[in-house]
Amino acid sequence: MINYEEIKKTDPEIYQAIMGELKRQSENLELIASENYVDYPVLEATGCIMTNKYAEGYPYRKSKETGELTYRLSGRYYGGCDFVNDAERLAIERAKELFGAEHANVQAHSGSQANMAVYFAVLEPGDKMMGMSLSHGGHLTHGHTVSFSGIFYEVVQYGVSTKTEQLDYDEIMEFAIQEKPKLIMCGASAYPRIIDFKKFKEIADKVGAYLVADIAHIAGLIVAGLHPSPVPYADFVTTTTHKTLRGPRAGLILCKKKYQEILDKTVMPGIQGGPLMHVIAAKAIALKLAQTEEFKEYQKQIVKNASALANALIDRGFNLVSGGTDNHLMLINLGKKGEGPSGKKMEKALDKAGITANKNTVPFDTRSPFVASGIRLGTPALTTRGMKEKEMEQIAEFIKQVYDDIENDEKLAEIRNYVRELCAKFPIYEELK
Ligand code: DSN
Repeated sequence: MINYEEIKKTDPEIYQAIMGELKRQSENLELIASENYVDYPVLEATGCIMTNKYAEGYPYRKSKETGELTYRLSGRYYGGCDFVNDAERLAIERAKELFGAEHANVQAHSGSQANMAVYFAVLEPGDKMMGMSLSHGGHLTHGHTVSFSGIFYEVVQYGVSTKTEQLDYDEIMEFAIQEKPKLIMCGASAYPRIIDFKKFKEIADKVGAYLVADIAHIAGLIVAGLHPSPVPYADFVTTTTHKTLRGPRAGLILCKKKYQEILDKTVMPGIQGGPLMHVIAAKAIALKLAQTEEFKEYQKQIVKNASALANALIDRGFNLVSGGTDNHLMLINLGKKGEGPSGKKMEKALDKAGITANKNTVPFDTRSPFVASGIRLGTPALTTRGMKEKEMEQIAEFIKQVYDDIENDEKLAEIRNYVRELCAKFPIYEELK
């Protein structure tokens, strides 16, 4: 079991920071849709001795006889890789099995690097790509001007419909026909509805574009069959492993077999050097845990909790983007035309009440992303603590009280005490304290 005794002796300042963060994670309601609490085996692996090993290359190589990749031949540039090869092989094979994918690259350090690897694999600088705009729920790496994706490529962006605040596939089809991008990225960071990957495939096929799906947020839901999978349709699927998937902080790429060589080459040596073998071991563990019935039940409860929280917020008069949620997250629109408090202000007030969430732009927002008019809420972390629909009702009430008394620090401190009481009933990481 992990303890932090050696850190305490060696570096009391870092020890204090870790203990402070442990207390925050235990005593606050964690509603950031992309965060979670990993299981102990994942935590142990990320602190394990595989951190010491360099292993540029892959645990397999192409057989001269068959032309197929084989684990019998090591494709590493360093000696001593037998055991890290085992870890990476397990991670790859588990990822393929879990998602039904033809090839998996488990070396991407993050979701952004996973997306970068895919773009670099099939696009030339200046090529045209299409992605969902950040302010409508997309991600920075889907073509925002401040990200490499917007810097290296000519980007056109789609958003949600003004009427439904949901994706309108006919509009996207028309836009794609007009723009003829070489690559279409689908997937989102702040979209509360089901994404129709089959429709995206039709759009991509119509214009001869590569289709890439970023499932970072919904990977766990896909594993549990609660969201359609893009794997049969997309050329590449990218994800992080730490959101609903509840693994270590990292990335993962799935693709069709025909892209495996170009993808692997682009990840290493293209954009990365040594893979983080301790993190890859942790990914393998998380992917094993994700194969269990328990994990599927967990995912079902995430969705039930999100639906309960959304309904309880609507009952209290909140306006949710698109009117609700089908997945693990929702966006409260606090008043995009400036008539309500900003997301920034609400985030701060929630924080004072022990509720952690993030400000987020809402579709057609008139405020900047740093101020924003929305708050994004997600249920993966609370569900890991064992909270259910009843607690979601109570949390919606806390959020309403914060909104009503946004300027009243005394009231926010009072809510914080109730939040602590609730959190104490659903302990987390007790063994680390
Ligand atoms: N930062 C992640 C999120 O919060 O959704 C996306 O990269």
